[in-house]
Amino acid sequence: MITTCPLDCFDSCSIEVGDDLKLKGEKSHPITKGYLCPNMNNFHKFPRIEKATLHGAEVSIDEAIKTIQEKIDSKSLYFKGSGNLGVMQGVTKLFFAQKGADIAKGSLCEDAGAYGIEEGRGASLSWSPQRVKESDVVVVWGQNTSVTNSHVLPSLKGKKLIVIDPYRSDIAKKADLHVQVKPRGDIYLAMLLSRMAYMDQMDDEEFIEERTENFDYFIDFVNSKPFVMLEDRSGIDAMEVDKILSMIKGKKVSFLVGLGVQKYSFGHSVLRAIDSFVAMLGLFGKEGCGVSYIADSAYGFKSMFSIKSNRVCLPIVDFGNYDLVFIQGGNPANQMPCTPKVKEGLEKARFVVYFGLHENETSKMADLIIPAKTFLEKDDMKLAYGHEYIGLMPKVYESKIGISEYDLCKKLGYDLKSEQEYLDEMLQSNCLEKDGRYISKTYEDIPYEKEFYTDSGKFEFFDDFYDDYEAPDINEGFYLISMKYIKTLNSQFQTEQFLHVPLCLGLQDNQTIKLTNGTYECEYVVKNDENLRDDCMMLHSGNKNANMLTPHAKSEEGDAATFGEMKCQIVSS
Ligand SMILES: Nc1nc2c(c(=O)[nH]1)N[C@H]1C(S)=C(S)[C@@H](COP(=O)(O)OP(=O)(O)OC[C@H]3O[C@@H](n4cnc5c(=O)[nH]c(N)nc54)[C@H](O)[C@@H]3O)O[C@H]1N2
Ligand SMILES: Nc1nc2c(c(=O)[nH]1)N[C@H]1C(S)=C(S)[C@@H](COP(=O)(O)OP(=O)(O)OC[C@H]3O[C@@H](n4cnc5c(=O)[nH]c(N)nc54)[C@H](O)[C@@H]3O)O[C@H]1N2
Ligand SMILES: [Mo]
Repeated sequence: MITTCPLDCFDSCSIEVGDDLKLKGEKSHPITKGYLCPNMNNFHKFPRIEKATLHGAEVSIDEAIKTIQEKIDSKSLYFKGSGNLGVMQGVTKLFFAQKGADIAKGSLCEDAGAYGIEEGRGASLSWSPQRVKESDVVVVWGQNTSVTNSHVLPSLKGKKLIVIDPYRSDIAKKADLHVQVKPRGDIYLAMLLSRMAYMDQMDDEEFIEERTENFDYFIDFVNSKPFVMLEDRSGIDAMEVDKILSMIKGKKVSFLVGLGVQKYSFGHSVLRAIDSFVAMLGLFGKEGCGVSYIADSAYGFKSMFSIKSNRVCLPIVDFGNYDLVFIQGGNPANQMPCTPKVKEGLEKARFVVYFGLHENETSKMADLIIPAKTFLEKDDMKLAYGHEYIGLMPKVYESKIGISEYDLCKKLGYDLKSEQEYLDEMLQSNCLEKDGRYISKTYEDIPYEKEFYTDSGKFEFFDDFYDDYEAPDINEGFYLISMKYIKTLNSQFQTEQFLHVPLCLGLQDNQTIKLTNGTYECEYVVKNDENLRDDCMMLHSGNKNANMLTPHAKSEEGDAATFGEMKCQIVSS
C-alpha cells in the first residue's frame, strides 16, 4: 500500500508499506524517488505512548474524553504543534472553538517570512525541485538543504551553487561560493546586492515596468542606506557581493530560502527584501527562475475547518492563564521560545492535556495524556510545502492503540461529516491529475508566470522597514543560532545534546559551560565546531535546552517566534 510521510518537512515522501509494515520509499514518485530519511526508516523503533493516563494512572480513552468534557470552560486553550501535517489534524479545533476556547494562532516556524512574501507576491508558492533543474545557478539562502530538503539535491547537480549561511553546513561545503553572512544580516545583504546590481545595470527594465509596482521607491530607499552600514550589518563586503552578482548575471537562478533568515523580529521584511532583489532582476515566473520558501501548501484549497474564535498569539501564549490547556501534536516545553517561562505557565495552568505519539518534555508536565494513532492507522491526506504533489494517506492497518484526531473530536461531541467526505471535498477543491497522480491546480503553470496574487496583480517592492533591535552590546557575546538535525524531526526521534562552539574560544570537547542571555542562565556540554563564525554558537533543534535562552517575543508580523533575536554571554567555563 502507498501512503505519505506525515512529518513537517519539505519532502512529503511517498512510502510503500510492506505486508510486514516495513516502510520503504516509493521508487516511482517523481520527487521523492524511493529515498527515506533516518526518521522514517526507523519509525517503528521509537517507543510510543500506548495508554491514556490521568495523573500517572491508566484510564480508558472514554474516561479521558469524559475528563475533557468536564473540565472544558471559557478559560480553555487549544494549542496545536506540527508533529503531523495531515489535513485531518485540524479537525479537533472545531470542538474547542465551539466551546469558546481560545485558539493559539501563528507559528514557531515560517510565518514571519511567509507574511513578507504575501505582501510582495500575494501568495507564497513553492518552487518545485523539477523546476530547479532548469536553472544555471542555485542560491541556497539560510537553508540547511542536505538535512531538511534532501530531495532537491539531485536537481543541484551540474549547477553553480552559492550558499549564504553563517554556518559552514554540508551544502555550504559543496558550494562554489559560501558567503558566511552575520546572523540577522540578510536584510542588509539583500539591500547591498540590490544597490550594487542597480549600479551594474542588472535591473530588468521590461519586467519591472510590466509586472511590478513601487520600484522607484524601493531603489531610492536602498540607495539611501550608507554602504558601510550595509557591509557592517551583513558582515559581507562589496568584493564578495560583486562575486555573487557576477555569478548570477544574465543567468537562470533559483533561490532556495530557508527559515534561518527570518527568525527575527523583522523576519517578514527579510523575505520581502530578498524577493525585491530577485524581482528587480526579473527572476520570477520564468523557466528556471524563482524563489522557494516554505510554501502555503493549502493555497487554492477550500479551508475545511474554519472557525470563529478568540485567537491568542502562539509563540508567546501564557499557559498559566488557563483552566484547561489542550496540546496536540506539539512539544512546547521544548520547542517554544523561552522554555523557562513556558514551563512556569504549564505548571500554573489548572489542567494540561497532551495528545501525542511520544513521551516528551510536555507530556511529562501533563495531567492527562492521550495516545494518538500514527499516520499508518488513520485516513488522511497531505499537501506538501516543497513540491506540487498531493500525498494520499489511506489507513494502512487497524490498531488498538490510541485514537485518531477525527474520532477524538467526534467522541467529544462535535457533529462531523464522514472523514472521506472532508478528504474528497478538499481534494476536489483544487486538484488536477498528472501522470496518474494528483497535483495542486495552483502549480499547473510556472508560479507567477501569469500573475502575482496581490490586489494589483503585480509584484510590490518594499520601501521601508524598522529595525530597533539593540543587542546588549552589539559586538559582545555570541549569536545563538539553531538548525535542524538529520536524525530528529524537531524534537521527535533522536536528538543531539551539544552546544557547538567556535574553535577560537579554546574550550575542550565535553566541557560544561554556562551561558546567559541577561535574564536566564543555562549549562551546556560543549562540542568544538570549525564550521562556526567566531561570533556564533549553535544548538540543534530538539536539544533539551534549545530554548532556555531564546526570547519570549513575537515577530512584528506573522505571529511567529524570533529564536535568533538575542545574544548570549559565557558566565563560567
Ligand atoms: N531532518 C530534519 N528535517 C527537517 C526538520 C528536522 O527537524 N529534521 N524540520 C522541518 C521543519 S519544521 C522545517 S521548518 C524545515 C526547516 O528547514 P530549513 O529552512 O533548512 O531550517 P533550519 O535547519 O533551521 O536551517 C536554517 C539554516 O539557516 C542558518 N541560519 C541561522 N541563522 C541564520 C541567519 O541569520 N541568516 C542566514 N542566512 N542563515 C541562518 C542555519 O545555519 C541553517 O543552516 O525543515 C524541515 N525538515
Ligand atoms: N530554538 C529553536 N526552536 C525551534 C525551532 C528552531 O529553529 N530553533 N524551529 C521551530 C520549528 S520550524 C517548528 S515547526 C517547531 C516544531 O515544534 P513542535 O510542533 O512542538 O514539533 P515536535 O517537537 O516535532 O513535536 C511534535 C509532537 O507531535 C506528536 N505527534 C506526531 N504525530 C502525531 C499525530 O499523528 N497526532 C498527534 N496528536 N500527535 C502527533 C509527537 O509525539 C511530538 O510530540 O519548533 C520550533 N522550535
Ligand atoms: Mo518548522
